[in-house]
Amino acid sequence: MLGAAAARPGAELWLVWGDGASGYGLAEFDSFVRHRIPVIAVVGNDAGWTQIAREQVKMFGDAVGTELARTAYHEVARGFGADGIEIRSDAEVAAGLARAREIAAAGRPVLVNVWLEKTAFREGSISM
Ligand SMILES: Cc1ncc(C[n+]2csc(CCOP(=O)(O)OP(=O)(O)O)c2C)c(N)n1
Ligand SMILES: [Mg+2]
Repeated sequence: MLGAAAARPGAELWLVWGDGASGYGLAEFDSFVRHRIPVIAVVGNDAGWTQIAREQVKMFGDAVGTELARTAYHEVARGFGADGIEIRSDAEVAAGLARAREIAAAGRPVLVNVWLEKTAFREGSISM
């Protein structure tokens, strides 16, 4: 994201993460805040490493290590000094994303933590 921000000054910057993936890089919010990089980060929070679980459970019959909680990633972003928005239902999506765009337009990074149901989205895709 830091590279994208440097390459496209003034662009609206979107980062779309799974909840598991966000766990690897969420601390970048520290840099976004200190360097005033107004990223809109959307975390699709299905409380799991779902892509990994699909194959693992089929092969080994055990979901160990793939189950996460509905962690408050928006609160983590607030801890770094950014804004955080939580969306728990479809009805909140439009207003939540509109608010996120306003925050970013004002120059501040924001994390939108969106609760997802478990779905079969990308069932059969290759895990990497
Ligand atoms: C750096 C790195 N480590 C590990 C993996 C293996 N990996 C692929 S998908 C995945 C879990 C992703 O979970 P999440 O971001 O919540 O996405 P979901 O499958 O739940 O939509 C992992 C750990 C990877 N792709 N890259
Ligand atoms: Mg997930």
